[in-house]
Amino acid sequence: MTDNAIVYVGLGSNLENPISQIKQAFLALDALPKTHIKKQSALYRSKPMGPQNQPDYMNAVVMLSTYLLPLDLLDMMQAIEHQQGRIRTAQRWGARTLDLDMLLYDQQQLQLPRLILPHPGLYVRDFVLYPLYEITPNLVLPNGKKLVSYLR
Ligand code: A4P
Ligand code: MG
Repeated sequence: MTDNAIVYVGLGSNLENPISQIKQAFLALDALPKTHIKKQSALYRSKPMGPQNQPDYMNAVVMLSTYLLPLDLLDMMQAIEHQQGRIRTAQRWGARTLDLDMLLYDQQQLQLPRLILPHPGLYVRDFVLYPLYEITPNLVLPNGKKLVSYLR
């Protein structure tokens, strides 16, 4: 059997009771095959990035241990978004019941049409950086830099 991977997933919600959406998504991620949550952050409230005519977000980050391959995990994350009523609209960065972003998959760097690793928003979004720092303060990113060097 191959080794497990350590994966960080960012969660965001700003529709239909965001707190319970995030908690439901924690359970759904932990219930995925060959996967469990090792650490989960607190829930952070944040102002919307992007269009401002939408509610505030709740954000969190989890650390998963998984034997799933990156694209299989992405498929299952998108199925969870769909189960929780996510409707994709043409508007970029619009309101949503649940958004799951794969932030890191071990130290992998990928540029596929469907999957970019690390997630390009990781370095610049406080609503990702702070919950990530909460659960893994000494994290080193695939570019060799310490996570803490990105905190403002
Ligand atoms: N994709 C590529 N790489 C990845 C990855 N590492 N993880 C592709 C997940 N998906 C990845 O995503 C679009 C496509 O990105 C997917 O089909 C997947 O194959 P999407 O979730 O369908 O669309 P989106 O989320 O609207 O677009 P995008 O650009 O991913 O938006 P973000 O970056 O997810 O931002 N404000 C606050 N305060 N908090 C938030 O959480 N979130 C967003 C959405 C906007 N504003 C926010 C927040
Ligand atoms: Mg997304």
